[in-house]
Amino acid sequence: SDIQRTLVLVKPDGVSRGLSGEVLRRIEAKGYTLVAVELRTADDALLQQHYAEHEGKPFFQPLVDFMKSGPVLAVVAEGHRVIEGFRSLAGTTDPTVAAPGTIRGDLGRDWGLKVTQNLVHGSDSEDSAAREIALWFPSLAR
Ligand code: DAT
Ligand code: MG
Repeated sequence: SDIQRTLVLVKPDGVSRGLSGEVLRRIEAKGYTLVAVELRTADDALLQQHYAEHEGKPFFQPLVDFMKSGPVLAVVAEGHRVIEGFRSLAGTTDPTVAAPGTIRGDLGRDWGLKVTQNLVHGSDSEDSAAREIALWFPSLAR
C-alpha cells in the first residue's frame, strides 16, 4: 500500500524558538498520524550516522555541531505517501527560496555554510525512512 512512515526532526532552532507545536500542528492538519514523538539531545555517533551521506562536505561538521547544540523533537509520522508529503510541507532545503506556505519558507533562516536553520528534517526516500527510523527509534524498526 502507499501508507508509509517517515522520520521528522524538529531541529534545535525549531525547538528553541518554540516551533515544535507548529510543526506537529502542520503534520496533523495535513491528516498524518503521529506514531512517536520524543524530545532528545542527539550525540555525535547518532548524528554522524543520521547524516552519513553528507560526510566530507564542507557543511558536515557545522551541521552536526548545530544538531547537537540543543534538544531536537524526533517524530515518526504515518500516512499516505507521507515521505514525499512531508518533504512538500517542509519546502526546499534553502529557506531563502523555499515557497511561502511551507515550514521552511514561512519560518526558516539561511545563515550560510555555518548552519542552515531550516527547522526540520524529513526522510527523502523509503530506504532513508527505514534507516532513520531504525536509528532514532530502534523499537519501531521493521
Ligand atoms: P534536506 O534537509 O532538505 O534533505 P540535505 O539532506 O541536502 O537537505 O542536507 C542536510 C542538511 O544540511 C540541510 O537540511 C541543511 C544542511 N545543508 C545542506 N546543504 C547545505 C549547504 N550548502 N550549506 C549549509 N548547510 C547545508
Ligand atoms: Mg536530506
